[in-house]
Amino acid sequence: MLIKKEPDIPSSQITPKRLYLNRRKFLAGTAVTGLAAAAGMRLSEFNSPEASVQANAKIEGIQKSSFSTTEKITPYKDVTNYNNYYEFSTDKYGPAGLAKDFKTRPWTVTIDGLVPKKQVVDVDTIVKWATPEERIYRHRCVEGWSIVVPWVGFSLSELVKRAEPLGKAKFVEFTTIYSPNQMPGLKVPVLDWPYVEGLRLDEAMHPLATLCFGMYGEVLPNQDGAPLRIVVPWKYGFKSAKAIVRVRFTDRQPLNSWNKSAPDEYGFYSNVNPNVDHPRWSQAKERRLGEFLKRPTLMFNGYDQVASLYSGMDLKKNF
Ligand SMILES: Nc1nc2c(c(=O)[nH]1)N[C@H]1C(S)=C(S)[C@@H](COP(=O)(O)O)O[C@H]1N2
Ligand SMILES: [Mo]
Repeated sequence: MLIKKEPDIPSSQITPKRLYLNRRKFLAGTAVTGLAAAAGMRLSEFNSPEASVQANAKIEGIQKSSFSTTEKITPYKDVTNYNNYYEFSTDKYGPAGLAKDFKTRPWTVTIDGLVPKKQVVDVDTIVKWATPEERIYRHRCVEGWSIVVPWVGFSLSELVKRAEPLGKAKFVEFTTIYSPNQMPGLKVPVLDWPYVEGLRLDEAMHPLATLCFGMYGEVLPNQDGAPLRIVVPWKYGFKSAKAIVRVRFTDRQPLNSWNKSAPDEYGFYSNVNPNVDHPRWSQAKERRLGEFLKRPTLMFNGYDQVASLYSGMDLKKNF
């Protein structure tokens, strides 16, 4: 978000999906013994079900969602090669390679704060809490680009319900893993790590807010937030925290990382709003990755169904 220039992707930097698939097949197949040895791993470790979860695995039993947009889906290669994931790199072409060996299993999520009982839940339990749905959402980055992604997940409310937050809980905070051995970007003090985001509880309960573990019918690629992220389609992309390890319920508005680093640029709400400019650029238009002409940005990113969450609020003040 420190980048001021609007991006355009040189096609030379984009690896076709075919090459990924080949690399994955290579990893999964013949060369396993040598690779496992080279990585200092025991073969049993390499072949464990934990490792196989990541290999472009198809997600079974996905249902269609009525929330999906019918707009053209952004190519997989763009969505998986042009990423904001500052724990790995501030270079958008960095995370795809740097997150390749990121360990997403075993993985637990701690659910705590204002709940009757703290829970530490395995991610493979969480993903079975509801039927996976394909939700094709627009995603608008605060920097002025947008994508259309077929996410796979289900409503975040499914998690909130199981946490049974106490009556005084008014907000929910999400924390990304802090793993300096695996995430080279953590050495760079762009943000006060770990990455923290938050929602008001009623926002988190809105059916559009999504707990996401896949995209394009497959397990979420590491660079897009595996094994578990949130997707909040009516807010700027940075609200959608990746690689979540903690969900905490609280009575106070969480101090989200971007708000902490630049409070006059990134508010807590961060609803997509073409009428509120970023102090350093206009938010009136956006460029869909792969397109040339800019298109107008829509209020709430076009998700008008959330408007009632903010009735009576001054959205210029609460930006
Ligand atoms: N942990 C973490 N989550 C993050 C970010 C990040 O740097 N770290 N970047 C955010 C921003 S600015 C955007 S636009 C989206 C990008 O998601 P994508 O790479 O899957 O498109 O992730 C969001 N979630
Ligand atoms: Mo973003």
